[in-house]
Amino acid sequence: MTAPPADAHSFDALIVGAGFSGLYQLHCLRDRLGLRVQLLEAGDGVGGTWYWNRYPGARCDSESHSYAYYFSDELLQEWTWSERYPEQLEILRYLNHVTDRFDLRRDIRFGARVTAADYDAAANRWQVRTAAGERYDAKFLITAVGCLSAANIPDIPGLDQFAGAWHHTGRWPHQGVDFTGKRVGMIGTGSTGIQAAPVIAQTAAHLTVFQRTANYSIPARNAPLTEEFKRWAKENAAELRQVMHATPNGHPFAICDRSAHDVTPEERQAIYQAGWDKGGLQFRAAFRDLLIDKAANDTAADFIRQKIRDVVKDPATAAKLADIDHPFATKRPPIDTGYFETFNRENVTLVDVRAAPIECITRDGIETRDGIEHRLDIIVFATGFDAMTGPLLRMNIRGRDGLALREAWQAGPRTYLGLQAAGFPNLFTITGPGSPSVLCNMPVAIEQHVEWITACIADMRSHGFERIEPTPEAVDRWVAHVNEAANATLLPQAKHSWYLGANIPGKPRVFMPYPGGMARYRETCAAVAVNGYAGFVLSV
Ligand code: N01
Repeated sequence: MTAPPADAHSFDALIVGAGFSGLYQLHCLRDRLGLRVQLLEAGDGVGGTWYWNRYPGARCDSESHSYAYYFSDELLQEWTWSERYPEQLEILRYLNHVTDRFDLRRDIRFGARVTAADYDAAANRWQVRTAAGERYDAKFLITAVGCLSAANIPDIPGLDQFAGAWHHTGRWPHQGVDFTGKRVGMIGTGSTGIQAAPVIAQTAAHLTVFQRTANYSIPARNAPLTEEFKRWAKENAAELRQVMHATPNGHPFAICDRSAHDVTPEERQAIYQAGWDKGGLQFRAAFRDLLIDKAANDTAADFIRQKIRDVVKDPATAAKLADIDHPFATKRPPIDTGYFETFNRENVTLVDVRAAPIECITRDGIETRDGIEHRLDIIVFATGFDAMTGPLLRMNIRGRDGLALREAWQAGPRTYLGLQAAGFPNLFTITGPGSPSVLCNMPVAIEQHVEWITACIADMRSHGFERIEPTPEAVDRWVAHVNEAANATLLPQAKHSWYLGANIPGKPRVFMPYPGGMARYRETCAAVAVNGYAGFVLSV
């Protein structure tokens, strides 16, 4: 055995990240298995995504009664959400409540950004370093770093010359940003930009939205929850859990088992109208074939394009907003509160940067290729994330024989079940690439992963195993399966999607999340465990 460095803090398990995943993983390993665990968190508080994403309008688009832990009935009964979609601050309060309720804070090291993690094969331990120079080691290393936590700030020339202020939505100042009387430019029209624009426009003197890819959006129809609904959700928690575990996307509603071609155009219109009026992600559950049949998808896409033209009064602006080049829901479908209506405001302008790309940032604003300088006081980068692999790769993880994860994943992420990579023993990735993760209601995906990892470590301990890692063959088969599952859908047709890594220059184009459905994935993971962890090598 190699002794750990003298100044290292030694544990049974290290967890990186104090969001939904890391908090539950800490609870499971410490309180259920009795392990010595340290959670390392870069921020100064818990919350992960909800700690960093404090931009105006930040709100979850899973419904609140489903965007919660379901592992504890007591927790479910004692926490009451106030709105249909919880806003960022409310989720942050919830996660702080969970942290205190399960007494997790004492085992979290805040302000600890992991900058290196090396596997020491002789000792069978992970040696971890933080930006502050602290050293830790443990047998198990579990990354709970989220799929969307590495901010993507595009490399636009001239940003350093800009005289105004600029912020990325995923690194929003805790004290907030005052837009009053300011000329604001916002780059990006993904879920974030679509949430932020209506709120920014309320106080800014002027908001210029720089749109590269027009996007679909469904009204959220957010509202305070009625007392009756709050009671219903608590009384029916067990049934809701069952529904969420049975559906492909982990949401508390089933996908209708009918084709868009099974109904008349009039019936279809009425079905879409009902979905539009009800609001939310359930719109895409109207028909079972929206994500696999282009003609079926077109019916939904046309309905939404028409809605955009109905809502937006200026025909030229409406045309730009409705000029969507990918099938509906092949990029993550946003939901909104007054997004398209925002373009009817006098103080809001849409700039099409597909037609005239951003050339540079000047001292006074953003210059586009048509020679126009859009004069701005504040730039908001709603430009998304280096998704899924970004947060893992920036930790500089090295496995057996010094193999860098960055090298192992040079051509794209390669995992078995999104849980482990070959050559990286005892390293688990919660909602890693190759798992349903972002295609699922996240807490559902997270609970399944955390519980699987916990059961796996418990099994290893009871059978005297010290190491687990997947075989290269199991990884090959899983990667092929993820690709097949993606190719069976329309999802890869959105060529600029972050699901494919296409939003980051130079990133390999690989479909990263597993699109085979959460319910099927859950069964696969359970079967693997029951069959002696088939595809993994366990060693003493
Ligand atoms: O990021 P995005 P996001 N010049 O990558 C544009 C989750 N989320 O933060 O499409 C000009 O989707 C880019 O254009 P294009 C959710 O999973 C959840 O909005 O690449 N434009 C795009 O319009 C979501 O999917 C919630 O052509 C540039 C935008 O920036 C994920 O986070 C809320 C550009 C980025 O869109 C990411 O969403 C918010 C450039 N150089 C987010 N670079 C809730 O649950 C990028 N863009 C509530």
